[in-house]
Amino acid sequence: MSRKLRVGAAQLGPIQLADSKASVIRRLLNLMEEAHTSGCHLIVYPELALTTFFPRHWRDSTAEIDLWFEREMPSSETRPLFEAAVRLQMSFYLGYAELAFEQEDIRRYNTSILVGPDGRVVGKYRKVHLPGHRDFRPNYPFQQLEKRYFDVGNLGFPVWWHRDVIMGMAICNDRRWPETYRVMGLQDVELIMLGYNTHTINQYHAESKHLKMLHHHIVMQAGAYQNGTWIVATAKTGIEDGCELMGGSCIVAPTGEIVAHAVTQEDELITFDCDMDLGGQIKRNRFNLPITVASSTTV
Ligand code: ING
Repeated sequence: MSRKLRVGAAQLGPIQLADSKASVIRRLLNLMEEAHTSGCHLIVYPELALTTFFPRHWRDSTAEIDLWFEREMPSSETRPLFEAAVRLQMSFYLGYAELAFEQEDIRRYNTSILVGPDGRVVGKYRKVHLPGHRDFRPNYPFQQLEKRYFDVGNLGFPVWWHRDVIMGMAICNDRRWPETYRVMGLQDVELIMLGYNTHTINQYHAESKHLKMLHHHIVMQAGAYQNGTWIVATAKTGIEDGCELMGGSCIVAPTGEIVAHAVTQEDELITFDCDMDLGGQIKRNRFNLPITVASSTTV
């Protein structure tokens, strides 16, 4: 009898600069309730799921920038998410901006956490591949300031045993780089959770919209197949303060097939019953990957 895990990609529509965090938390809770009703055990929220995609906005003052960051997780504002996870026995991946005090200094990360049905943080990941630029680009229609606002992630690509599955995390641009999948693949990862915010236009060169979706799909289909892992990819999508973010939330099987795909650019839940033994056959028979023992990193 193979291991089954019902997963959900809990896609968010736009979050405007003026939207309150409380209104966003309500939307996240609604998606968790919907996921519970549909029998999900785990849901994946987007990257930076508590705020608008603020790296598109230039701010001079650190005080203003830090308003977008979380100093503790859970905080009083986000605690209802953790309480709902216990009530609904739901695990969830949440992307957010993390402000941490490390090596005697303040560090800022584009972070994701995996939270279990007991409301405790199982694991933390900090985005390694930071796209964009540090300086203000006056000729750009909007900025992409992740290199200015975030430090490079310093936790590597760990994996965790959770719900009898080896799980890993990545964030947005990470999905474009083969090492993201292979580092976790060599740790026998069976499910990678990934939130993203991807604008439909590039500031620096013209690129047709259909290529955005093509590249979004092929990098994950290849990564899933070449490492024998499931991937749940969840968008923040829609038009945020005039800037469009692509949709395309999807669930990819270890065969490389896309088995579920969002159809809107709004809050939308897509689900699938994943056979968690499917990837092992690919990893061991097709590629015979030199698997190390899965780390059980805890935070
Ligand atoms: N966004 C984009 C992403 O990787 C990007 C940045 C878009 C890079 C298109 C290259 C091409 O989806 C984030 N937040 O990483």
